[in-house]
Amino acid sequence: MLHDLRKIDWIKWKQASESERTQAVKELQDMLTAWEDVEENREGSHAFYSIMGHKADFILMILRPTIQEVSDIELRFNKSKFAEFTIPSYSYVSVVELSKYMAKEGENPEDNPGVRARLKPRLPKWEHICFYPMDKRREGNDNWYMLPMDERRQLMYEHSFTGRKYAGKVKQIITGSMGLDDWEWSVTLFAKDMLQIKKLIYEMRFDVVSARYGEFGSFYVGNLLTIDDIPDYFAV
Ligand code: 76R
Repeated sequence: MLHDLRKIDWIKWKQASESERTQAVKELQDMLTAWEDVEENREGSHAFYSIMGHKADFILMILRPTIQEVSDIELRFNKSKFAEFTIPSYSYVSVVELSKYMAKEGENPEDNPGVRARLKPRLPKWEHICFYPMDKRREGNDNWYMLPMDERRQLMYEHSFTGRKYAGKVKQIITGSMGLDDWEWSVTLFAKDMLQIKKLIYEMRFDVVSARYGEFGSFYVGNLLTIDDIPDYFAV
């Protein structure tokens, strides 16, 4: 998975000719349409959201079965007319993975349809997104990686219990990035009501696994941008 966050160079955008802007918008819409086909065929997924605040203007998330396919998309995106008006602000590389805390003994996880669906998630097209990277703390007595498996499993169970209260309200995609990027996991949450994201994260802060062992990077939040919204969003 690639999280690609960029700013828009609005000055350059406004200075461009009408036909250049039309071409850029059309290319962006064509890329999104092509990715929708990929998603229909269950060969990947994506998300495109505007971001609030100064950290970025939009986020593009791309999921594909191989890192090569993700790289190809990034390269094609970079060569598009639309990308000429963007400035990179943050990116994150990670992989969808199975939790070691959920594995059942003696079962090949890949034989389980629920697990297979988890390995090939389809990102919801809900109104809001929240993305942040995180670590588990390794500091003095608070070292997640020194805890025995049973204790970690118990803490993760408590965590998943809090999470499940938000079923249907918040969808989460947790991807692993040890050895791939600067933090250990990416957390991406989707909701129809942004306040449900805030409530969930607040509630989780009291779970020991977050209170004692969670460390967080910057938070990026924003709103869904559909193919049909794009012309209005970019209208000058
Ligand atoms: O995938 C599952 O539903 C199984 C249970 C589960 C695991 C294994 C689960 C459930 N999570 C798991 C693993 Mn989670 N999660 C976070 C954050 O802000 C914070 O305090 C932490 C950021 C949120 C908001 C969140 C939400 N989770 C993990 C891991 C990997 C740990 C490891 O392997 O050591 C991290 C870093 C992490 C962090 N989690 C859920 C949620 C929600 C909403 C659920 C319930 C999902 C559901 O069952 O519908």
